[in-house]
Amino acid sequence: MGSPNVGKSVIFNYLTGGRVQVANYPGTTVEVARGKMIWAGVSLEIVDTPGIYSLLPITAEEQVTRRLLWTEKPALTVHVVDAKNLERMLPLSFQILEAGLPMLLTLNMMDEARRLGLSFNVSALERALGVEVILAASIRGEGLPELRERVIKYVAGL
Ligand SMILES: Nc1nc2c(ncn2[C@@H]2O[C@H](COP(=O)(O)OP(=O)(O)O)[C@@H](O)[C@H]2O)c(=O)[nH]1
Ligand SMILES: [Mg+2]
Repeated sequence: MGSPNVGKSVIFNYLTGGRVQVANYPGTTVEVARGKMIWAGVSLEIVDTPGIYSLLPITAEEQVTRRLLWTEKPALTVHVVDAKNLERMLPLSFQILEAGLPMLLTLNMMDEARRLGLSFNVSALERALGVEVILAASIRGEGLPELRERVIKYVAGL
């Protein structure tokens, strides 16, 4: 989950290998893509949620994502953010944590962030937030094998 245009679908496609089904969320025109990730003998359903700015539902996308989270109770939410705009994106991280959802934070677009001279102290962020943090440049595949491992480890305890 995360804001629009942060790379959620690129990551979703990597995890699912493109074995996906796209359907309107019941009663809405908002599309939700679902796929299966099969790795290390574990099979997980992955959901590419509509882009949202807040868990307080204003847009149809926010209403759908909120309903999805509440009804399907994910084993783990992967909050994908644009590393270039971490400050603007952290409030949604806090909302996810306050909602009691298990979360893994992925700072994506690290290729662009590095070009801007940005760097991140991952362990300080992990300590401050109390969640695991991954750096990724998903368009180049960077960080995605690690993300997959962490997801499996978290969900299946492997
Ligand atoms: N430079 C760069 N572009 C990315 C990265 N990840 C995604 N993109 C691009 O960002 C745009 C939005 O990606 P998408 O996965 O559709 O975002 P979504 O709206 O969150 O699902 C696309 O043009 C992607 O190719 C990344 O790590 N680096
Ligand atoms: Mg998308």
